Amino acid sequence: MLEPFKSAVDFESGLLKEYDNKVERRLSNLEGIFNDAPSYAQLRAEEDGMVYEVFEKEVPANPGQLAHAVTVIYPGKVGAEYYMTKGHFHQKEPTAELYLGVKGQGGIIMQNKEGKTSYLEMKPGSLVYVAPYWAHRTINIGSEPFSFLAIYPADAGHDYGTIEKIGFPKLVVEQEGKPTIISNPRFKR
Ligand code: S6P
Ligand code: ZN
Repeated sequence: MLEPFKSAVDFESGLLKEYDNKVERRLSNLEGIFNDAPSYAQLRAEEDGMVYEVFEKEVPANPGQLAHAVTVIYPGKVGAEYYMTKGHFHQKEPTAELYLGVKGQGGIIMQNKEGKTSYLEMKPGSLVYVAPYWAHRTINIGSEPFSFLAIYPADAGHDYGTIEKIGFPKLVVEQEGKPTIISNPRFKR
C-alpha cells in the first residue's frame, strides 16, 4: 500500500520538483498531428525540436489512485498552428480530469463523441474541469513555455488512436498575431 508523500510545483519555473518519470515529445513523435505537412517536414528536417515534456509522479495504475503530472509545452508553431499535445480520450471513458494552469498562456480544445467542441483559454491559476468522455488537447498560445498540472484517475489510460484517426474538429492557429480558432479541414467525424 502506498504511504502519503509530497512533491512540489514550482510556480516560478513552472516545473514539478521530484518527479519520477519524464515523457519527451519531439517533432518526430508527432507525425501527422499538425495540419501543415510541408511546414512540419521542413521544421523537422532543420531540427527535431522538443515540443513538450510531461513530468510525472509515479502511482500504481489502480482504481482509487490519483495520477498527477506537470506538462510543459514549449513556445513554437508548425506553420500557423501552435505547438500542442497529441491529445487523447481516456481509455476508461467515464473518467474526468482537472487541469490547473501554472505558468504561461495556453488553451485547451475538447471534443466529445456527439460532435460537441469546447475551447477554453488557460493562464496561471485557471482550473479546467475536463468532463468525462471529452478528449482533450492543450496548446501553447504564448511566447514562453506553458505549463499546467493535471490530476486524473490513475487507471484512466490514454486512447491516442482515435485522435490519430479523426483529429480534433478545431485548430488553434495564429492569425494577425492572435490565437484564432478555425475548423479543421482534415477532421473525420
Ligand atoms: C493525462 C493528462 C496529461 C497528458 C499530457 C500530455 O490524462 O491529460 O498528463 O497526458 O498533458 O498530453 P498527451 O495527449 O500527449 O498525453
Ligand atoms: Zn487526460
